[in-house]
Amino acid sequence: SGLFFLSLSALAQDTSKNARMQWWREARFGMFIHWGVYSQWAGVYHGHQQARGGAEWIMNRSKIPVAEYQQRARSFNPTAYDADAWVRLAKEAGMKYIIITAKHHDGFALFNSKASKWDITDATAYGKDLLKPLAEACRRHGMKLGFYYSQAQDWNNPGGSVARKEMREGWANPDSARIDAYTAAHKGHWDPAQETRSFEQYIDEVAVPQVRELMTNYGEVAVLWWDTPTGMTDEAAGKLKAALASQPMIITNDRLKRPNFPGDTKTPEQKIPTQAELDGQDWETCMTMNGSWGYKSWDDKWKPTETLIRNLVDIASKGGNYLLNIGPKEDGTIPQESIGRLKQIGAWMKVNGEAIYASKASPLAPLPWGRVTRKEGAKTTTLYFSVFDWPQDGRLLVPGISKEVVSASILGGGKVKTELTPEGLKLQVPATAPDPVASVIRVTFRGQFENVNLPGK
Ligand code: FUL
Repeated sequence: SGLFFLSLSALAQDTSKNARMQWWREARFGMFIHWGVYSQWAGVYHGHQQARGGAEWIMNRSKIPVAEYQQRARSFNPTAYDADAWVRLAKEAGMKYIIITAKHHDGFALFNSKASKWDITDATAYGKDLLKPLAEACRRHGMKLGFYYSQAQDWNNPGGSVARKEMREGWANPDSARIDAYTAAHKGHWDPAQETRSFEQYIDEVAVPQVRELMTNYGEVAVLWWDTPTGMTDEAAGKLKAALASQPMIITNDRLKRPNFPGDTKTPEQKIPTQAELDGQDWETCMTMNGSWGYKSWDDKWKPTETLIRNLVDIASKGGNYLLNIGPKEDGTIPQESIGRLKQIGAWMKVNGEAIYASKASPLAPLPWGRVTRKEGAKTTTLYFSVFDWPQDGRLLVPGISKEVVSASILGGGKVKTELTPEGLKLQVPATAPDPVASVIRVTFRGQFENVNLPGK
C-alpha cells in the first residue's frame, strides 16, 4: 500500500503557486487584445470624438443608451477575423501568451454564452463564437491563452455595476470599505434598462455561469484576468473563485480586490514600477501601443518601437512581465501600426530573446546606460547588459563588480574584452552599436550575486 500511495501522489498535479507560476515567470512577454463591439464605434459617437478614456469605454463616456448600443452590435460582422494569423503575429513578436477580452465592461460576450443573449451568437450578424478559433490556434502554436473578464462592471447585462473615476482611490484599498460605500451611494447607471436586476442576481445569473463557460468550453485556460472591482462583495468573490475550480493551474490577477481572493499577480497599468516599488510579488505591466486599449480611429500617438523594446527590457530587469496591447478593428484586422511594431520587436527578440525569457531581475544597482537581467547556473551567473546608450569611446563600466569573468560576448555578435579594475568591470566594445535600440552583452561570471537593490530580497 506504501507503493500505491507513492504512485498516487506522483500522479497528482502540483498546484502550488510556484508550480502554477513557472511558465508565466519564464514567459516575460504577452499580448493583450481588446476587442468587442466597441471596436465598431472606434472612439466616435454621432460624429463626436469620445472625450476621455480608451475607446472600449465609449458606451459609458458618451452615455449611449442600451438599445442604441445593442442595435449597432447587430451589424458586427468581423469577416476578416483570422485567429491563426493573430497567434502567428504574437509568436513572431516573441510573445508567449495572449489575454483577450472575453467580456469587457460593455458586458458583450465574445463567446457563445447561455447565460446572456448579449453575446456574439445572439446579438450580432456574425453569430459564431470568437474565442473557439483563438483557443484552437493557440493550441496549434503552443501559445498560452487567458481570458480578461470584467466580473462586476457591466453596462448592458442588468444588475452589473458601473465604475466612476472616483472609485480609483477605493480600488487601491484592499479592505474595500470605500468601494462598498461608493457603490451604495451611487449606482452610476444612465439607462433604467441597466437596473432591472440586482447585483447579486447579475453575479449568479451572468458572471458566475459565464466564468464557468470560459473554464469548460475552451480547453486549458492559463489566466483569468479580472478587471474593476466596483460593487464586488466577498460573497461574489467566493463564487467567482469557485467557478475556476476546473482549471487548477490557472493564474489570476489582483483586480477582484477582495481579501478572500487576492489573486497571483499585480497589474500596474500603463506604467513600469521603480525598483523601490517592488515587493517581491509577481507583477505584469499592461500597456497600450497608442493611447487606447480598444481600437480608436483617431488616436495616432503610437509609441516608437524603440520605446516598446526598451520597456520590455526595463520590465524584465525588474523581474516583471510586459503585456502589450493590440486593439483590432471592427472587421477583425489588426492596425498596421501595431503589426509593424510587433514584427520589429520580434526581429529584436530573435537575436536578444535569451536576455528576456526565463531571466530574473538584476542583482545590480541601476546603470545609467542600460538594463541588466540575470540567469543563474549551478556554479556561474550570467548577466545580460542591454545597452541603450552605446559608448562613443567603446568603454562601458559596471561599478562594484569584482567577480571573475568566464566569458563575454555580444548576442548575435563577437567576443567582448573585459577587465576587472578597482572601479569595477570594464567592457571593451566595438565603436558602433550592433543594434541602435538595445545591444545585449552577455557576461558569465563564476559564482553567485547577492541582490543588492531589490527590497525584501
Ligand atoms: C482598465 C479598464 O477599465 C480599461 O478599459 C482596460 O481594460 C484596462 C486594461 O483596465 O481598468
